[in-house]
Amino acid sequence: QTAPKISKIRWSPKGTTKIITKKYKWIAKRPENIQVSRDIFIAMSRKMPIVGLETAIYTHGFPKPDNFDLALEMEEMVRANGAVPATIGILNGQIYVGMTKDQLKELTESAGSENTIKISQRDIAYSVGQLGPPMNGGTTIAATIKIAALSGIRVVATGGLGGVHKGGESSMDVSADLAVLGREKINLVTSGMKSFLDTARTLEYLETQGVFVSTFGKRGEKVDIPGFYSRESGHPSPHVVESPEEAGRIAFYSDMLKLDSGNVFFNPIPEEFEIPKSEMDPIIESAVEKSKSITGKDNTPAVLNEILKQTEGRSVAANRQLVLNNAKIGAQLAVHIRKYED
Ligand code: PSU
Ligand code: MN
Repeated sequence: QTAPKISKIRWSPKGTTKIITKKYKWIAKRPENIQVSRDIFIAMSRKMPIVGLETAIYTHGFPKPDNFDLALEMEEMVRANGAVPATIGILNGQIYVGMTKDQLKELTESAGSENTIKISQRDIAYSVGQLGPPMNGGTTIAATIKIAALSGIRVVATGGLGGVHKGGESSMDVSADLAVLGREKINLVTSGMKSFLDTARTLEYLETQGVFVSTFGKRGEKVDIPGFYSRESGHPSPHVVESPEEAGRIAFYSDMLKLDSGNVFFNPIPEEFEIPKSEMDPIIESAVEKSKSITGKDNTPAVLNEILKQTEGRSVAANRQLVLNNAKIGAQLAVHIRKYED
């Protein structure tokens, strides 16, 4: 006999989960393999706005020990803007939603070690189920939004989105971020994809997946898909959204209409921190060239590291600012979504 199709999973504060199918309703224990922190569980049961945060940027994007400080600042920024931060990551073979300070310290300190891997959607079950030494993992956008969606979290704030790599039409190097965005109900705040990715093809892919793509800006002005370190990319944004409140409306309707796919709200790096495109382009080009021999999931970290060297750390400073700003806007978005739900 096959199990009935689950149509809804409802959390209750008692450590139990209501699993709802077409025919039955029953109470189950909370899934052992997703540890939702007490704070997040309470926030969920009180319907407080929650912002999910990824950890691959800490394990595979930012150097130590700044990665730990940034993890705490990100959470602080979410709180300061009225929402509850839920940092998502894997520690010793356990998936956490809402990592504690100690857990974040352990994960960020373990960056660079052999047992700390970059976790995409395909690696989630392996990191929990494998029988080798216990594994730590920084979750990419793909894995973070999957775990967030499983836990009922609707907003995720992050730095840069993965995409179609240059030459992706033959290498087929296309980040799982895009496919998972296509099938999860998630609202993602990000500052764009780096120019080492193929922006035009990434946009095409997202369109095919049915993902809503927009950029914060003013209607009637020229609004580009942001280029991560720069506000411009040369590619106009398909849609413009003027405020987190408007984004909240869109997210709400996407939910009401049961579209069941992701919404991307690109949030350009604040002007005062941007590195002009003309300055970044040659650096990125050379970083990509130098990292050419590194393929698969190690490519993105290798390119980032090369960019860091060539900008003498300025790329990391810019990255820090934009990711913090995304935490802020993500929190405001989560607050507005909650308002529309009432
Ligand atoms: N872009 C960045 N910094 C990052 C990443 C992307 O500027 O840290 C990380 C994110 O976690 C993103 C992932 O989800 O890389 C994409 O990796 P890949 O291309 O291997 O799917
Ligand atoms: Mn890839």
